[in-house]
Amino acid sequence: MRWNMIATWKMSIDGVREGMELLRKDGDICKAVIEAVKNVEDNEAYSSVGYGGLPNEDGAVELDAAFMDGETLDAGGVMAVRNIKNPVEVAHRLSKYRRNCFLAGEGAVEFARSNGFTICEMLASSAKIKYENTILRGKGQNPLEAYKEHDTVCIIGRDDMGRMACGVSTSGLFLKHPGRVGDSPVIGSGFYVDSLSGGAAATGVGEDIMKGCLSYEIVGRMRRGQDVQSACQEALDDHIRQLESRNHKAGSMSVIAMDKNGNIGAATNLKIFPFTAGSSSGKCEVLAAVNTRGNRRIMRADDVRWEEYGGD
Ligand code: SD4
Repeated sequence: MRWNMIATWKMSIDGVREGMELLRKDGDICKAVIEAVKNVEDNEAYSSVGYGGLPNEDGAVELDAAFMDGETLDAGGVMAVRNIKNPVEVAHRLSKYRRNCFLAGEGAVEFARSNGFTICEMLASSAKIKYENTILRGKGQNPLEAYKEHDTVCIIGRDDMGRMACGVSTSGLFLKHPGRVGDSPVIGSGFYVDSLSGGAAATGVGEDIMKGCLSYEIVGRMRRGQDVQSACQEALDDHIRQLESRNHKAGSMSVIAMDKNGNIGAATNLKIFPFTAGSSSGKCEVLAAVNTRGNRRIMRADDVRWEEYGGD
């Protein structure tokens, strides 16, 4: 099956549907990927991306996002930005420049403001309540517990002519240190796409993912002729082995990828890692990479035992 979009977590399904609809009407894969990511950024129900994202230890929502065009290799990103409604749009704009493509903090916000992007409060009441309750219950005193709450929407798209693009967006770790940046907006680590080979993106504990250029490694394997699924699995396994050989206990890590022909792959060190896929023919579905006692499979949503899963 040839797919036109693959995206991390179940939360991406409405975005993928919207992206596919747009691709059918408009044909522009960059636009389709951006609108799909924005759909997740705008949904308050998702506590790890855009509006509704959980705040840092100061109670402020700080967001990371990036965009890459697989045809031109243009890439841009914003890091640790506050009050930007759709950081992926700013990342896309930055990808058009030859210099200053990755901006952090105030400089990025100033760029967004002066270029007419929407600036607004990003702390939703649901996230504020969660923050206050966590601090009150003293749970924030064990940040390693709170840090477990995180996800990233990563979306890789391909049009029927083979042009590829990738967008990512996240609020990072709940109660992170102000200014903390994860792997998501770091090119090669959290995302990479090249229409001549394929694209890959990662989600999980950024500090661990960044110890290797996981997304670039997967694309490099596809470039050297490896199939997309084994590129995902072997790159992730190798990376975890590298960490463990240095006595690092690897945090959660999951990857998605699409090759230049629209075949998809995914791998994880979680028990269940849901992801979504869409095609311009109208098919959109939730799939999952599942690890049960060493048995690793990609399954359709209907065949997964979701009781064992509690995420978005
Ligand atoms: C980060 N990689 O900021 C992101 C968070 C994430 O699943 O994707 N969690 O480290």
